Amino acid sequence: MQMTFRWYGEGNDSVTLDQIRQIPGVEGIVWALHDKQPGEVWEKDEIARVKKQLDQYGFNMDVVESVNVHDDIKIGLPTRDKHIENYCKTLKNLKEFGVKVVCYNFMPVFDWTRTDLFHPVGDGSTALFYEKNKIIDDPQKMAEYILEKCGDYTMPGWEPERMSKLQELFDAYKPVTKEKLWDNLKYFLEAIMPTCHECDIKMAIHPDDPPWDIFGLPRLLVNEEAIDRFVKMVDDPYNALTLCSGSLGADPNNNVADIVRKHCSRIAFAHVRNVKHFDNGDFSEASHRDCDGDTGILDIMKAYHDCGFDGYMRPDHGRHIWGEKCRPGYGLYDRALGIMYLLGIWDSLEKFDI
Ligand SMILES: [Mn+2]
Repeated sequence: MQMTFRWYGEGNDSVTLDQIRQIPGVEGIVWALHDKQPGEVWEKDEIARVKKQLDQYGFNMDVVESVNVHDDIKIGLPTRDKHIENYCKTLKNLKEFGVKVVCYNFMPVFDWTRTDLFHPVGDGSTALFYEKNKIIDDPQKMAEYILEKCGDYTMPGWEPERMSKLQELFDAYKPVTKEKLWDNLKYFLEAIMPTCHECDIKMAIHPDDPPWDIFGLPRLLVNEEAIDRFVKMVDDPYNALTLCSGSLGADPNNNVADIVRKHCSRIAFAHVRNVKHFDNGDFSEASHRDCDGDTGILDIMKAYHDCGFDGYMRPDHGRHIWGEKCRPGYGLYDRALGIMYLLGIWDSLEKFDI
């Protein structure tokens, strides 16, 4: 297992590489060119600039999160082939810099969704929160709220350019049923697999967050059954998973440790975080410590260890603690605590026969 840390880039993140270097155990930076629109080719000189920054601190750039998939591919429009061609060009350029894993998602319109980005946890810290009753039928209001709360930061999946065309996007997705979306995902993956083999880059899909349909939009990667279908649909080691314990764990019926054991060989990238459920279906993100949430962090880490997991891992969202001003979920302090907790478990599993 190799520990990594997500970083949004110079001038685009409150956290610096120098700070990340001081967290024990971090070997790689999970990065992206965040100013790129879906469908645009990532050019070599742009990638080289990031490499130079990471090299100064001795970090690798093996994992990209994310190269976003253009809506035309998800919708299945005739223009998708052009966008797939561009996606392959980006993969070929990333290969030149040793990238091994590309995380992406196949969620229509919205990426992750929360109703409160700074919800008081009760100890003076805040965390991302999802209140089921607030997701009714006004996506426009939701988009405005998220954009307002994010201040100067552009949140992946919530780019103001896309959100300003929300109605258009919803109209375009109207004919896309769940089955059609599965077909479009299969088409995309089959089209890019030869390039992935050639470049030795694993495509690692991130599950849908939260793992259920929202605003009438279909969501695919929501539970064990869906993940079974996904890995069989394109049965290729380069068709891999970013297994996000927090996304799947938002549904109390999902047992993430079981999914890890079942599909370990197809997991290229592990997101580990904890979620606390409430009886009415709401959930709050929690510290990484097992007993602070319901996701089963200890079981998950043991499952990865038992399977001999040799992929990449990162702590996922953290709480906002000690008054830190940062991107929602992506501060330094709580994620650093998360890493120490996860490595503490891992080191114990390595040393003792448990
Ligand atoms: Mn995640």
